[in-house]
Amino acid sequence: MRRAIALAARGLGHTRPNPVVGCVVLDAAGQVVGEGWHQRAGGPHAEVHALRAAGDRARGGTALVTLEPCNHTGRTGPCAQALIEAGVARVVYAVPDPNPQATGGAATLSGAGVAVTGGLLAAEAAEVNEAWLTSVRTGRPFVLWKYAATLDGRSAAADGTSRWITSPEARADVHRLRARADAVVVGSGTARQDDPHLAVRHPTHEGEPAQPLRVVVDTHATAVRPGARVLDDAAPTLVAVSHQADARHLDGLAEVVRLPAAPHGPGLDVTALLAALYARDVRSVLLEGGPRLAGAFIAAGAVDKVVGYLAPALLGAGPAALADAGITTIGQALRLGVTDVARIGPDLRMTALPQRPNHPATSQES
Ligand code: AOF
Ligand code: ZN
Repeated sequence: MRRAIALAARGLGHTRPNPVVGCVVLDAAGQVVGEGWHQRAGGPHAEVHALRAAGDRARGGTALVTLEPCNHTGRTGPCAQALIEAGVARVVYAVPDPNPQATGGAATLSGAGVAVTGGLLAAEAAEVNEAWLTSVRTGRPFVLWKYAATLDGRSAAADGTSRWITSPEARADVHRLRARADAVVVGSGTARQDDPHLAVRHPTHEGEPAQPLRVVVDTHATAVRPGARVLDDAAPTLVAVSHQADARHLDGLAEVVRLPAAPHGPGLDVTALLAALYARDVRSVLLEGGPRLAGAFIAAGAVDKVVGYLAPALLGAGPAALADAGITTIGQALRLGVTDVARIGPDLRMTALPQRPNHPATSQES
């Protein structure tokens, strides 16, 4: 199963709007005879790849799958049926399929006399699929907020300079996050100051990098100008603007989406932005900055995971990594649980999960 989880990870960033899934098939003697992973939506499921590789040797054998085999005919046929037809004697899966259209594979398999066990390495398999599983539960894309700051929590110096707070190693690590995301989102301040490219540069050990959709929240359509690096053809680009903004200068250069204003505070409605991305099949978002946009996402209860790169440097003045998030008193602080701490070159990377996900700061007051 651990091997199947590693195979599933190869699909990260490539499968939207589908999950990442890995499968290993053993023959009756317990030898590995087939491996597969889901490579892209519309393509064969992991089980089908692995069964094809195994051929006749699957008969009487075992299939280990990271997600309960599907039971439906969607873009492809039902995997439960494919496993039965291949003569597999036993199916072990990690995580039950929460998709109402696809669920029921375990019951179909047992009904056909196949021995079925669920839950093996479920936590690890759920982690590799956390974006998709979260999006099934919440009905919006999973949001990972990434920031880089000094030890005193600043993302730029007092004069606005911010290159480079963290090391090349930390920046390479961010490219790995980008390659796994369906969309990368920044605000107008970041677009104006950094002119970011937002595409994936470094090839990853997970194979050819997928390019995420590049998204700029540019409420007044003033930050992204023709010639901006984000408008090149390295990856598709979406610019979110208000209903009133004049965005004619973006004609033919980017997709423009018009969104309502935020219910409280400046900028656009984060919930509407996430709905627009969901409608474009985005299931995982890497939120890269800056502090005001991150504050709006947190205020909207729309941050599912935080990755902070902390550079061992001090500034003492300059903007904080996070601006107003609708939190005014200590009891409202968004408490996080740390799941990982790693050294990345000279920097620290901290990964943490909000303890109360999906509760907007405003609703905590009531
Ligand atoms: C995958 N890959 O390896 C498995 C999936 O759009 P379809 O027809 O390909 O069906 C997608 C659903 O199938 C998906 O939401 C999940 O519930 C189930 N299993 N999907 O894309 C796979 N095993
Ligand atoms: Zn399937």
